[in-house]
Amino acid sequence: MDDRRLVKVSKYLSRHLRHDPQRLGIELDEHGWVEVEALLAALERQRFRLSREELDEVVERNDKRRFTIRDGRIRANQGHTVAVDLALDPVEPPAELFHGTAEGFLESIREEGLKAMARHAVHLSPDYATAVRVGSRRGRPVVLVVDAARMTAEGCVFYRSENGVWLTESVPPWAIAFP
Ligand code: HQG
Repeated sequence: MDDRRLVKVSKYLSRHLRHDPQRLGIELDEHGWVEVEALLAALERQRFRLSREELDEVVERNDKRRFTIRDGRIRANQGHTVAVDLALDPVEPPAELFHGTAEGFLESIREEGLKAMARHAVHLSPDYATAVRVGSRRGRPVVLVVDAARMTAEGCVFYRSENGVWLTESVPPWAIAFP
């Protein structure tokens, strides 16, 4: 499969497995899973042609490992706006995590900290370079350094998605170092 198709299929799957399963006529279970067969049948109904082999290739080659297939079912690893409980176990984070954002959000972030916005959790990156990439989606990136050690000491809980994105409910202003 060429890279353009890979990205196209990945976006299409993200849209439906994270945000709008109804549009495809599929139902996610409480943890975000749907049977692979049901997904393929739904895609076929939409005339979105995708074989099982191609689906496996997208899951495998996706640049951010956005999806997991297990026991005949598939789900998005993170980034949902629909109500699903990923049932991740809390994990102690590294002392520092990173958040890539855009200049225009800084004033508000200084006041209220990082919020989940439309998603279920604030997404944090394990390293600076990844945060730069995340922030670049919105123009010139700004990277905030998050004091995860202090947050943990204060009782905040962190989770790590299957593809290595760190998740937490919110990040208070005192835990953020601004550039
Ligand atoms: C900002 C992509 C104002 C926040 C990426 C971000 C990531 C605030 C935006 C994943 C704020 C939300 C998630 C506040 C947060 N005031 N702005 N108090 N608190 N924000 O897309 O982290 O390709 O929901 O800084 O790579 O940008 O989809 O979150 O800019 O891993 O797999 O509000 O999505 O992955 O935007 O990105 P998003 P995000 P995928």
